[in-house]
Amino acid sequence: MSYDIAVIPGDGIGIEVVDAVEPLLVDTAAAHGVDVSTTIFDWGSERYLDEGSMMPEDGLARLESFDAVFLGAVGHPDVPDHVTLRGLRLPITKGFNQHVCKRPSYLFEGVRSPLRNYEGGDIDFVVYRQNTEGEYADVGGREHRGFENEVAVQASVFTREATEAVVRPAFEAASERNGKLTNVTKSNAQAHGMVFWDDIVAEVSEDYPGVEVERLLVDAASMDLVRRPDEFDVIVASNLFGDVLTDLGGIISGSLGLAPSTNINPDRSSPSMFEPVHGSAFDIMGEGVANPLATVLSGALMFDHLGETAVATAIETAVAEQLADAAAPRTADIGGDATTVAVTDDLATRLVG
Ligand code: GGG
Repeated sequence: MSYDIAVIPGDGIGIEVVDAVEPLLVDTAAAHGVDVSTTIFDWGSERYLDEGSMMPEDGLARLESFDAVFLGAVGHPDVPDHVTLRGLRLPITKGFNQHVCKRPSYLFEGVRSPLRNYEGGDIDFVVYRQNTEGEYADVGGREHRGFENEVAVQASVFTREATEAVVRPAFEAASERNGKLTNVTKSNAQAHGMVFWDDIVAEVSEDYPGVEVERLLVDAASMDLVRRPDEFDVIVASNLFGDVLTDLGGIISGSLGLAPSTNINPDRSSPSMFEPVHGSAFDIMGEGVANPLATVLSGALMFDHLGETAVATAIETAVAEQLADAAAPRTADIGGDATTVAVTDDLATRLVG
């Protein structure tokens, strides 16, 4: 099979990790008889600073024909975060109906969790984050700017279609994994959108009688992810809560530098997008020390989505073996002193020879 992948390195460490990881993914695919050709799009904050927009007006049309989009990171110290996010990632996730943001959290053997008493494999859950609406809806405004009576309104939007679009695959995943789904909301305070969300979870649960449903408010879920992370299997949550919980999931699994992410269009009518959970980390940009493994593992999720499971499994196995190998290079975030390129070179030896 052959695939055309649109690559958007983006900002900060996104550029250097994608630079190191993209040839590794292409070569690994080739070693399995899969032909991948990539097209780089230099969209992001530098473009915004030069030209006034993060991507061209016809950006989505340019991406539409690709089999997938591979994104590095978005964010720049000289550009407000609401400009960068709303100028690149959100137009793609919303425009391509990428309703499902699936984010696994896994504590690999050889990686230390900041939580005591957890060994490799003890933390193993996946968050299904609604990815196109909820608290990220662009609905609201500001009036009377600068006056005493200034007011800001930010509305959340929950639709049946987009809620079901993430709840159903979460149940599917739970039925294929350990049969447990945790529904995280704040329905006590958000009695419209989030009670509606709970109703949809209850409706969909009727199709999955084998899945045990636990309900947690987001505050309790945050506490329990620290107190008993080994008891979680599949978590389904709104856009904002899913984003917050997956930073927590990343760090209790050793590092955000190991946390991959997907933005999936469930009906495959448009390309899906794959990216690490982490952002552009300008504090270490240009030093060549960023952990590339979140991006590598996002590549594995991309191949899995494309149906190239042998490539995906090979990448995941090589990452697991590298992390379990005390002599292998590792970056500073997980206790080593290796460079980004040393880590991807070592993986290339394992994957391609
Ligand atoms: N690679 C992920 C990235 O750069 N994220 C930037 C960001 O601010 N994301 C916000 C969000 O996903 O809600």
